[in-house]
This record gives sequence, C-alpha cells and structure tokens, in this order.
Amino acid sequence: MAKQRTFIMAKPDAVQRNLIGDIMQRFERKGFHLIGAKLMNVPRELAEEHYAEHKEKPFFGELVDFITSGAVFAMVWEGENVIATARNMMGKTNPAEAAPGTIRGDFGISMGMNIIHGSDAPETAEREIALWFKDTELHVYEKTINKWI
Ligand code: YYY
Ligand code: MG
Repeated sequence: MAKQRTFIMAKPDAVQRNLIGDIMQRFERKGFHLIGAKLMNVPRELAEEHYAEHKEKPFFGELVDFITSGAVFAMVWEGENVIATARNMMGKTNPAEAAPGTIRGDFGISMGMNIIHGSDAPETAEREIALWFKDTELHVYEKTINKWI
C-alpha cells in the first residue's frame, strides 16, 4: 500500500482541554510521521472553505462559529493507509456513538464539540492539506531509525 498524507486538526475544544499532546502521542505511537504542525486562529473564510461541503446544512453556521472560536492545532501526518486509519482512531462523528478507545469516544462530548477533524478520502486530504499548509510548512525528513528496523 502506498504512503498517504492526511490533514488532522485538533479543534478548539481539544486545545482548550489540553488534549493536543494526547492526540499527537496517539499518532506518533501508531507509527505515523509528522510532517507539518501549527497552532493557529482560523479566519472565517478558511473555516467556510474547509467545510464547504456542509454549506447548506442547518449546522453550518454553528460549525464555523465553533472552529473560529479559539486556536486550533493543524497537522499533516504521513504513513501507510493513514487517511482511513486516522478516521478509525478518531471514532464516529457523534462522540456518543464513538467507541471507547477512539479519540472522540474518549474525549468528545457533543456532535458540535467532537475534538478532532481528519480528512475522509485521498482527494479530500489533498484539498485540505493545500488549503491549510503552504509547501514550505511541510517538512520532508528521514528518521534515522528507518534504516535500522
Ligand atoms: O468528517 P466528520 O467530522 O466526522 O463529520 P462531517 O459529517 O464531515 O461533519 C463535519 C462536522 O460538522 C462534524 O465533525 C461535527 C459537525 N456536525 C454537526 O455539528 N452536526 C451534524 N449533524 C453533523 C456534523
Ligand atoms: Mg467530514
């Protein structure tokens, strides 16, 4: 299976609740490779563009309000099958239905505040990475240990 990249975002509730480290640790321990990360406030236009597929949904306004309500931690992770695996690690969209052991299952409270975003397909991942990160913010580097194991 080919290496993929995915866009992951710790939403404002995760940042407020000091969960950035826990989330990153899960991806690190799983074996994924971090190539981009930044703490940022989200301009309204960026939030609207990111969630453009939900523009007509009744929850769109609240969703954009929430994403722009505080700092988020945006990341790009790389690895084998990382897009689908990250979605499994996140758990179902509604934290009430997300399995224990998943990020949303362990920490999420409500549909609106569900801790984390992750790209849902290769095309989405490509679009979202380009939307959130400049090429110069993505760091391609080799881990020495890759040659040892
Ligand atoms: O990709 P994912 O985040 O798991 O779910 P989406 O269906 O793409 O919805 C994006 C985002 O919108 C979700 O994380 C919470 C919010 N949302 C909502 O507030 N109410 C809904 N009925 C559906 C989604
Ligand atoms: Mg989605």
